Amino acid sequence: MLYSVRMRSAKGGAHEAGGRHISGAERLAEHDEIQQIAGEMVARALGHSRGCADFITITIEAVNPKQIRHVPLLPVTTVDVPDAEAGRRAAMTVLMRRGVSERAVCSAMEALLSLPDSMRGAMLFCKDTGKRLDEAGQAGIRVSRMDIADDQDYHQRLSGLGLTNIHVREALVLASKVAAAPQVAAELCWSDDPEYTAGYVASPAGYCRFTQLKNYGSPVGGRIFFLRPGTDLAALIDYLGRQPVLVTI
Ligand code: WAQ
Ligand code: MG
Repeated sequence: MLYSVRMRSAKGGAHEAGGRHISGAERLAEHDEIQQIAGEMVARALGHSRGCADFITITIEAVNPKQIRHVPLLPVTTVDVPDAEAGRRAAMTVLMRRGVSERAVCSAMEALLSLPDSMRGAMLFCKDTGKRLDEAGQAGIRVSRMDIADDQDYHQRLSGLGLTNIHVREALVLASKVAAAPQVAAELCWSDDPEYTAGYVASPAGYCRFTQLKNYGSPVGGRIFFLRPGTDLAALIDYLGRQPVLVTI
């Protein structure tokens, strides 16, 4: 039996009471891993570079094994860029190659760059018009209930690429779940951790990392999913948040 273990933390009160988002985490754990994983999540929320959380919620919930879906891990490439501006230009090119219109790419970049602070979830944009489609406001749409199927294999795979940090570990799992949704053409992301400048463009074609998509020290990051026109939003949001997914190598 697997359990969804998820955490969200904020400072200045709960998210819904206006607190500032500090961090979140999503795992699927075996019964005997739950305590350790939950403990690690609490430790991260209390020692985060965005600030020390004063509101932390952990949810632990059994997952029906019959409902679990398996999706493939995306292949990873890394593009070294001299600065964030060059990184964003390169990311824009890759997004357009994935079928996102220039208009939508520009509107997404503008949306991320003009955020007053980070959201807890992602924004959903039409890949053609560049309009925001979800109505989740500053909360955004959360991707939840996913993990890697085999932790050891995953660690080995990432180590072989010289990637051992927790950001990649988590982001590549999330991106693999998102890219497996047929309604999503591509994703753009960079971290909201001030010291972590890397980000990526993901699509079924792969997870393309850029060493810098934002300036060092910025506490604002975010995610945008570019949707195909005609997407059933409710069905997609349900898949992103509720469908348990194991990513297999
Ligand atoms: N569902 C939806 N959106 C999320 C989720 C989630 N589970 N987790 C985070 N976000 C959104 C939210 O707006 C955050 O502010 C933003 O993404 C950034 O989250 O290859 O660390 O957890 O080197 O800070 C990417 C590069 C790192 C990794 C991403 O994101 C690499 C990262 P963070
Ligand atoms: Mg973060």
